[in-house]
Amino acid sequence: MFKSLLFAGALASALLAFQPAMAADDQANPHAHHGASTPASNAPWVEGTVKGVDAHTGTVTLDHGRIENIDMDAMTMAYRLQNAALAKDLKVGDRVRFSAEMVDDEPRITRIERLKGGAK
Ligand SMILES: [Cu+2]
Repeated sequence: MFKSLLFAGALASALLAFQPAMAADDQANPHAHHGASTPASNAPWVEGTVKGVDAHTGTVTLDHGRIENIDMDAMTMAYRLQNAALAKDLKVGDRVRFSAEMVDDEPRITRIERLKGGAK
């Protein structure tokens, strides 16, 4: 009896903790499925070409020009996306512009969008 009461109590707290989190997430992210809602950024736009996309790990490989704000020279390099949903409309060959910023000591793409006349 004691054990099942404990279990019921634990389950109830788990549900209580879980449901508000879900509700808050829905409210905070009403347009998450659009994939374009990134925080406002002062970082400069940098142009590049998509060389690889890994939606599973949320990384994109870019052949890009110099990224002044994080002191990154022009190179081809894989970057983690601040929001993995940013990867969903990208494919290899796309011409893009993006901003990269240091987040948790690593460069991350904080915004990225396709440029017209890119994919071939
Ligand atoms: Cu680099």
